[in-house]
Formats: sequence, structure tokens, C-alpha cells
Amino acid sequence: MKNLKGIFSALLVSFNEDGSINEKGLRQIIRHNIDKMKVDGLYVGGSTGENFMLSTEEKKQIFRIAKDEAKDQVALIAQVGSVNLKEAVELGKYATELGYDSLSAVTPFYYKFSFPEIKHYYETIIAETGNNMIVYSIPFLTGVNIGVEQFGELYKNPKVLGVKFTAGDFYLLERLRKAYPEKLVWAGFDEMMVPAASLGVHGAIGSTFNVNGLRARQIFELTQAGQVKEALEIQHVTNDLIEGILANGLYLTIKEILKLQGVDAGYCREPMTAKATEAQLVRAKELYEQFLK
Ligand code: HMN
Repeated sequence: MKNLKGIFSALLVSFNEDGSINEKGLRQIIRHNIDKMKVDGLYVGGSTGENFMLSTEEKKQIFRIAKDEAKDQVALIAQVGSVNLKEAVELGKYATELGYDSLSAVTPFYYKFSFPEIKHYYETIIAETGNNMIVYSIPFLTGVNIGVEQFGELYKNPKVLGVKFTAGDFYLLERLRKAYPEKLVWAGFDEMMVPAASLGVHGAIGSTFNVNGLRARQIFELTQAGQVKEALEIQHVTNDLIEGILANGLYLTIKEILKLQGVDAGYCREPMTAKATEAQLVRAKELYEQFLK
């Protein structure tokens, strides 16, 4: 298994205008992340990959293309979580056979699953695949909150490496670091990297790293080295960019910024708005020129 610490881009997927996967464009996004953004790894099949709007076959196709393009150049994590546990297991087996370094699975959402049900979900995916697991906790989208003791229950399984922590609850993050120092944490909010890194997270997984990966690494490494003031200065610039991206449409704007650099990042997948308006294109260009050129 590769080292799973460091900067991971949550991989964007390029779609054609009809919603089908643009393989050539996806390969270009992967190359851009590895060659230009110099990321340590890719988180494939996450929210940023518009994963929850895709069919099982499409998810497999993306895992296959990402592994084929990245080979062993960077670490690869496959997000296989689904409210359909059979699908999660099928995807987990598939990504494991492809050689992904770890699986990750979003907490099952929509229904109000009990904690024993959530635990059973993770235990099943691990038992069926034999691979490592990173819990993907993103309460603002799933409504699922896992407490310190419940993390301890999940962490009893040594295959559970840790959590991708997409939340602003730094008290919970501190409690987790104290209670389970041997378990890994990946920060999930790019705009909160300084506080997360100050609390000793081991890595970060983010959508904006697809275009702002170099600054992300600087923020992370400066904070780790105790140079928080310097890190914060770069975080301020980064957050001006992220604020602009969020206001203009998250994935769509990152894709347009990639296109300005010759990467065929394509369209988004409906029901998300697939195509940028003229005003969104203009704003994406402004953000690119102001922050990334
Ligand atoms: C993923 O699952 O694709 C990512 O890990 C998600 C990642 O945490 C991003 N969250 C979402 O897009 C919901 C962040 O990078 C986020 O986009 C960024 O911090 C801007 O808010």
C-alpha cells in the first residue's frame, strides 16, 4: 500500500454534453493533477466526481480509467459508498482488484440509519473486499453525525484507517485526534486547511486542489512546520479564490478554469446544471487570471 498521507485531489470527471463520460478529458484531468498539481494521490468517486448521479457501470469505468492513467504514480482511494450496500460491495471488490490502495465509503444517507446499521455497512464492505477503509463523514450533505465513541466502535476494526473529515467541527476533530492518535484524518474542507492541519490531520482531500493544488500543499506543509502566519497568508488568497468559485458554481467553475489551461474538463452531469452560462464563463476566466495564472 502506498503512503496515504498528503494532498489528494478529489477527482473531477469530464462529461460530454449528453452526460456520457469523456474518457479523453478525464485522462487529461488526471494528468493535470499528477504532473502540474503534483498531488500525492487521487480520491476517485467522491462528491466532486459527481458520483451519486452515476450508474454502477459508469462508476466502474471511472475507477478503471483513473487506475489505467495514474498507474502507480500516486496513491489511489476509491470512494465506493452507496445507500445500496450491494452496489458498495460490488464497487469495492472492483476497485480492490484494480489495485486501489484503500476504499472509502460515505456514511449511508437519506434514511435515518441507526449506528449499528452504519457499523454493519462498513463491516460488510471490509469483510467482502478485504481492503482498507476510510470513513467518509460529510454531515452537511448526509445529515449523519458520528460521535467520538461511535468512531471508536468503527475503529476497532484495524482495516479502518481513519476518516475523511468534511466538517467544521474542530472540537470533534481535536477529540478524535486525542482519543485515536493512531488513526488517520484527512481534512475535507479546503478553506479550513490551516485549522485542520494545526490539529494534526495527516492529509487533505479537496475539489479545489484540481486547480489550486500547489497552494494547498504550501498551506499544509507550512502549518505542519509551525509557520502558521505564513500558511494563513496563503489560506487568505486561497479562500478569496474558493469564495469566488463557490459563488459561481463549484464543479462547473473548476472545470472552466481547467479548460482555460487546455484540459478538456467537459460539462457537469444533470440534474446539476451541465453547461456554464456566459456570465459564469466570464467569472471563471477572471478567477483564473487573478489567482492561478
Ligand atoms: C469529494 O468527496 O469529492 C471530496 O472529498 C469533497 C471535498 O471535501 C469537497 N467537498 C465538497 O465538494 C462537498 C471540498 O473540497 C469542497 O468542495 C471545498 O472545500 C469547497 O467548499
